[in-house]
Amino acid sequence: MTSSRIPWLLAGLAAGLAGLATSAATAAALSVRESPVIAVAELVIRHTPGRVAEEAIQTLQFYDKPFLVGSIFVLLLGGFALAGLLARRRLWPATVVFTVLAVIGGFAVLSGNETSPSRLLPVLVGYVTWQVVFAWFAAGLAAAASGGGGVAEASEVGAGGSRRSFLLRLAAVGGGTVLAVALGRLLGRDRERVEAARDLLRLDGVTMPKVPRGAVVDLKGVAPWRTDEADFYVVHTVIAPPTLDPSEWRLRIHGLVERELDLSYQDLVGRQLTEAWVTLNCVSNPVGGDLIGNAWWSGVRLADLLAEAGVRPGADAVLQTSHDGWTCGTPIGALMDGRDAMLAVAMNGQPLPIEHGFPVRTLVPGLYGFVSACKWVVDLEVTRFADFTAYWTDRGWSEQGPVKLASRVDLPSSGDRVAAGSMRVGGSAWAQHTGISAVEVQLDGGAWLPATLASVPSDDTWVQWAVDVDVEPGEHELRVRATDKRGQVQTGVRADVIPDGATGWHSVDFVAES
Ligand SMILES: Nc1nc2c(c(=O)[nH]1)N[C@H]1C(S)=C(S)[C@@H](COP(=O)(O)O)O[C@H]1N2
Ligand SMILES: [Mo]
Repeated sequence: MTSSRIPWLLAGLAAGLAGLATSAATAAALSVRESPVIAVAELVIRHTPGRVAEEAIQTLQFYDKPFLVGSIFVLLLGGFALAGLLARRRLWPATVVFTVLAVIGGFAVLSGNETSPSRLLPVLVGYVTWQVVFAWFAAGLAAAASGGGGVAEASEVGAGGSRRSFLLRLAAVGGGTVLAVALGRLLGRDRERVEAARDLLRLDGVTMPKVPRGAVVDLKGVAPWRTDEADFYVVHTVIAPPTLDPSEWRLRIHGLVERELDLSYQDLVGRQLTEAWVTLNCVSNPVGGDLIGNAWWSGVRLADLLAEAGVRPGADAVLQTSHDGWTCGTPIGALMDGRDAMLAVAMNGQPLPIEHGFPVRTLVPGLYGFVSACKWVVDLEVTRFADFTAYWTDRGWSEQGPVKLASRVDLPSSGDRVAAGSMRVGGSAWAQHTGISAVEVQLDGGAWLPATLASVPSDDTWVQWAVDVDVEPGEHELRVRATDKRGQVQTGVRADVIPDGATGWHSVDFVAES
């Protein structure tokens, strides 16, 4: 039987499926939204030209995504079978097949918008499962082959024995796979339950306006002014985001207040909602980086809640605590000076995605996320900066985190080859809650040229800019700097992200060809 292809093919399939199951179970345990297979599907969707995608959607109606995932699954089965068949003579081609598949999965996972290394864990677990399980099958099949070939007389018995041993292994791996699938289901239940609760939510007063006219420079390659939830950067310290049902969420506001408040989700969303376009960015964003996003947020103004609680004299901070234990300290001034500091319940017209803090997170225009934007927030203690430290201040980051004036070139990107002559360049600039008054670019160290700014609805968002420059054939460097509405010109002095945000001009190198 060992000369037969069937057991090798089955071994490849069984090992492959076992790896898919353990990888999906790991993803579920970590509450990762996408298992590697889904990540690959999303990667394909992202890179499908719009026209092809539209045709696919038209032909397949609502079945386009199941069809895509199904196709990937079929391709995977083909790969597993191939790995098994190839291993009949030598083992390494199977290793190559499994490695290539794992690398594709890993690439897809990393190219998503959530780039924490823990996202690679499901792929890794699946990969190890493939190698170990397949090696186990292969060892059995190889032993049977040498046994059967060596002693011709014993081959009947040997074949019978090895068939039995192969079937036992197959049964063991099959059973293990079923268990892993079941475990994944169990672990994913919490997340599914909360996703279902989220899908059912209808929030009165949450709207989704169009992107304001004039806010976009019409230039392909500049980051969209409104960031899709799916593309919005994600930063948090937990591996598995908390899964909180709105019905179990409560917020306590206490400390240096006249009256403690204890709010349920219904209490919160029953209040007057405020809505605004606000750009959020991370203090860890390097010069030119993309840990920044702009969305339409809906929530309850923190100033109103704090006024209702009655802040006692002497308080200068609110210590925010997340359900996962993460903390940050926010200056009371920024929460009560009239800006749209809010307990946000919706992002881009939909209940917050779990990754972004469902059911409730805070958001304070003008401050970096690490001192203000507590996701899954459950506790607000009115206090004094002198009386506490928070998660990031304990790790060497600053107590205060006002956003620094910054700008970025989106087009061209470094390494681009463009046609010499007149070209339009563009990007984004931000100084939330202060506003941008000017952006200038400098080509090859020449004079600073003023760019045209798009018009934004408030000072709390980033601003797109564009300008035409003339480029001769050859290598070029383009820099950008912004000026805020207080007249401060962005400094070219480079500072690291730690302790309170990077500074320096972003520049790109590109080549113009005649
Ligand atoms: N619970 C919790 N909230 C958190 C964090 C965190 O690690 N845990 N990170 C903060 C940081 S550093 C940033 S930049 C923002 C990111 O918000 P986002 O993931 O919605 O983009 O969330 C903030 N809120
Ligand atoms: Mo951050």
